[in-house]
This record gives sequence, structure tokens and C-alpha cells, in this order.
Amino acid sequence: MSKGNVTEPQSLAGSEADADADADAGARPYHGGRLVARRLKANGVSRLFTLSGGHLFSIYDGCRAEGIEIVDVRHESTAAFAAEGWAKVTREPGACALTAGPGVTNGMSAMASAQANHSPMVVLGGRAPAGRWGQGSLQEIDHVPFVRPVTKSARTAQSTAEIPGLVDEAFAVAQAPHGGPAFVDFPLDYVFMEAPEGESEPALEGEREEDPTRGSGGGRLVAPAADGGELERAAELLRTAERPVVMAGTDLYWGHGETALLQLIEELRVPVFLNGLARGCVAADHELFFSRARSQALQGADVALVIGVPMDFRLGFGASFGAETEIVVLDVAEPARAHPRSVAAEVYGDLRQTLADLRAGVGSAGKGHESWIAQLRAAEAEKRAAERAELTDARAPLHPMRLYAELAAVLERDAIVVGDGGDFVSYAGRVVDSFEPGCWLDPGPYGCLGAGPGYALAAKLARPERQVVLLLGDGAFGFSGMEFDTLARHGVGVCGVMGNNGIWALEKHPMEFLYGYSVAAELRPGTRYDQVVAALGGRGELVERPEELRPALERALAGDGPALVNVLTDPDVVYPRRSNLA
Ligand SMILES: Cc1ncc(C[n+]2csc(CCOP(=O)(O)OP(=O)(O)O)c2C)c(N)n1
Ligand SMILES: [Mg+2]
Repeated sequence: MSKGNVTEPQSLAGSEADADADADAGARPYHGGRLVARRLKANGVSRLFTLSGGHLFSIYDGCRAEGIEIVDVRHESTAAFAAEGWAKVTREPGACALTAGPGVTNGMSAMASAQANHSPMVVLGGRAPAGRWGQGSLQEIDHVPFVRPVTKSARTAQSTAEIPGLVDEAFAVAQAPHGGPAFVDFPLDYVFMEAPEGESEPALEGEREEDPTRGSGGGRLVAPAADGGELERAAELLRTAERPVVMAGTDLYWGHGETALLQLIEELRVPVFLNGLARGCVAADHELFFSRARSQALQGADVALVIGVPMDFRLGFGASFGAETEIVVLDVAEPARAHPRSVAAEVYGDLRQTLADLRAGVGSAGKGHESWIAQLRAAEAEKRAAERAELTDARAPLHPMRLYAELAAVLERDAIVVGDGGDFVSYAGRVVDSFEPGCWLDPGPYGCLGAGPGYALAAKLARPERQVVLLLGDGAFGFSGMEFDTLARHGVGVCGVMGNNGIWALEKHPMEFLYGYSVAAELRPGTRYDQVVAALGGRGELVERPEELRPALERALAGDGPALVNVLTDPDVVYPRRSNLA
């Protein structure tokens, strides 16, 4: 892999870093940027996503000395989405550095996204100098009041000496359940001045797991153990259930609950549905995994275990379940919002423990759901059979379902698929299978277009041996298509697949349905985004007919560096949308 502009710090800084290890860490002064970098490293950060700005120079200098790779992108939005994407793929906090003022404002959508997805990430901000505060320095603005609503914590360093503690605190806050973004900014004068490192301790209370691969500030914060009485009530409901289901989402993944969930569903014979980042936590070909039969299963269930997922619009604000369904909520921590309907039991704490305790508490009584499972399997099979015509549709421009049938044939089992677009990604959400945790990355409930290239960049850097496929709408491409330059410069082999229908389909079709016409919903038909990618140093191909697609995908996946397969898709295909957004 060619390294492009990725900073390779070791050769220059190695001896200096070694010498530092011998020095008395508490006494030796470092400049503020180096203090930041030392705490990044101690918290397990190997890559910092950023876009340059003078306010960040000393942090870069520190990263260079500490052996942290600097990955520079073309828009701060991507730097911040890459930090979130890193977290989504590795379940370790991602980190980005955004320059003062516009750098931070540009990163706000990704902070809000990470907040909604519970993705642990640390956002470092440059900041105009404290010594001249209020006198009108370049890019001077107080970030804290406007990032506070989209972060778990937002702090400003008040001195150089405070820096190590603040960085450690940000990592602790970001990882404490529910995870999310933590922001710290560093006034220019403090980050250039020197101070001793001192003894920095994470500021949050919380049990930490030992993790030998990480530095002194590393280790995952473990959620506290759950309440026993509620757990017993949940076990009782499950013991007597005749038609139980599991509906699990993003916090199952953050809570590392997949193994415990698998044990529970296999032992108690409970069908399972997944959304968000939980996709892949039970493999798509597991006999108890279902997707197409979801509405029938959730409506028909007598007991639903709702694990790590809020009852938001994706679950019809609770109405996706039957009026009589008893809801048992399990999560890593109490929800930020009240449940939209009453629940029979709720248990908050370490999900692995909760799921294991629940399995033990139910014992052998809670079995015998085979006719329920068979009924759902029949519904699932019927719905899948009804898709067959679309999956083999021969039209040109292509039906998106045909595109996904071709894609499925070339995807490896552990491929990471990133979705960025409207209807094109809705189709993918329906039919792209995930077999392992962390293999499906969509923007989540905050729904921000343009997240995909940052997610894909981070995914491929974190997992270079895996296929990383970036599904892009033609509308979505406009937000961060320039990041193909980033991918090309850094030699990152992301395979883009575009559903190019020449419209903002997810807006155009609903608006036509409501008003009989649409505005602000057209794009230019047939735009050669593949040529844009080629001009930026990647490989691009145009696909107009279904039989051209598979060989084009194979070529795109086989070559070096980024590629875009620009597939013309049919703008008249209307996605069968049911969910309520509000
Ligand atoms: C930042 C942002 N702006 C606007 C939207 C609203 N939006 C959601 S989907 C969509 C259409 C996306 O079009 P495209 O990527 O071409 O996919 P298509 O629906 O055509 O398949 C829009 C505009 C959004 N979710 N995020
Ligand atoms: Mg489109």
C-alpha cells in the first residue's frame, strides 16, 4: 500500500521517543501538543484524522514524535466521521483534530451523529489564544456552548499543565456507557507552551478491563452490574413466553453482547432481529436470524426482548410491537429518553452479564417455540421469494435490487459495507447480509448524508485485509466525493459502488406522493462520477447494463487504491417505504 501523505514519524522521532521513555515522565516538560499526543497514545490511538490548520501544528508535532499516524482529509466533516467510523469498526474510540472556528463547526454533524449512535470518539479542537481572548484573533469563537448539545462533554484547557488530565477525561467520558463524542479544545498559546506531564489519571470512576494491547489510559469501561429484581421479572416473562422475539440494536454491539446473545437465543430458541450496529452480531445465515418477517414477528410476539436499541422511529415509536406484546428492555445504561410505551421490565448494566443471567434465570423452562419459529421462517421464505423477480431484473438502467444481487456474489463474508445515500441505501439495508459484527456501517438515526467516505477511510485503515465497499447515492457523493482524493493519496483501497439515478430519490418520490409534483429533487442524469474519481487518482468505471456489473465489481475490488463503479440505476423505481420519520 502506498503511503501517500500519511506521516511516517518513526524514523525521525524513534530515538527521541525511546529516550523519553527513560526520562522521568512526571518531571520532564513537553509542549502542549506533545502532551496531547502522549495521552492519545496512552489511550490506544494509532491514527489521528485531521485537516490542517495552524492551531493544530503543535499537536501534529507531538503526534509525529509519539508515532501517531496523521491522516489528512479534504473536509473536517470527513475527519470527524472517520473518527466515528474508526470507533464503529474497532469498538475503540476514534480521534480527530479540527482547527479553530470553521474546522470545529464543520465537524459538528459527525459529533451529532456519534452522539445518536453512541460511538465513542474524542474531538480535539484548536482554539484562538487565551492570552488574547476577546480581542478578535483569527478564527476566534468559543466552541464549547455550541458543541455541548452534540457531545457528552465539552471542555477547554485552562493551562498547559491541565492538558493530560483533560485528554484522559475525554477518553473516559467517550467510552462510559452510553458512549459518545467528547470534545476538548486547546488555546493556541497553551498548546505551544511547555509543562511537565505530571501524573494523569482518568477522571471518571468506573471499572476497567485489562487490555494489554493498550497504554496506561486504555481499557474499556465496563457498565455496572444490573438490578436483580427487574432481571427476575424479565426471566419470568421469558419463561412463560410462547412467541418470544429479540429485537437488538447498536448498544448490543458497543456492549460486546454478541456471544452472550447467541448463547441465549440458541439455548432458549428465540428468533432474532437486528438493526443499526447490531447487524452481524448474529450471522445472517443463522437459523434463528430473520429480517423480512420483522413486522409479523414483532406484532405477533407475546414477549419482546428489546436489547440496546431505543424505541424510536425505526421501531414505530414502540408501535412496531403488538399492542399486547410485553416489552423487556435491556441496555448498557438507562436511556436518555423515556420509553414511548410502558415496559414490563427494564435492566441496565453490562449486557454480557445481563444476558448470561437471564439465560440462567429462565433455565430449561423457556423452550418449545418451534411452531412460532417455523411460522416466521415460512413468512421469511415467502417474502424472500417475492424479491426474486427484482433480484434478477434485467432492465437498464438497473434496478437497485439487481445491483445488490450482483454485489452479494462478490462480497466476502467479512466484507465491511458502508452505506451513504437515500433509497439506494434503504435497499441495501433490506438485502445486504452481515455475517460478523461491525460489518455494516450506515449513518444511523441522525441520518447524515456524506458520512460514508470518512467511515470507509477509517474502516479500510483499521482492517486493511478486508473488502471495504462504500455504497453511494449520486446525491450523497456531492457531500464528500472529494475524499476519493484522500483515499488515492493515502493508497486506501475502498471500493465505491454508486447507484446513480440522477435524482434525490428518497425525497423526490415521497414529495410526488404527497403533492403530485416535486421540487429540489433532480440531479444531473448520467453524471460521470467515475471520471471524477479517475481525475482524483482512483479508478472509475461506468456500468449501464446489468451484465456489465459483476466483472466491473470484480475489477474494482481486485485493483490497488480506491475505485468507483458508477452504476446507472432506474429513477422510476420507487422504494416501498413504510416507516414514520416523525
Ligand atoms: C446532510 C443531509 N442532507 C439532506 C438529507 C435528506 N436526504 C435524505 S436521503 C436524501 C436523498 C439522497 O439521494 P441519493 O444519495 O442520490 O440517493 P437516492 O435516494 O437517490 O437513492 C436526502 C436529500 C440528509 N439525510 N442529510
Ligand atoms: Mg440518487
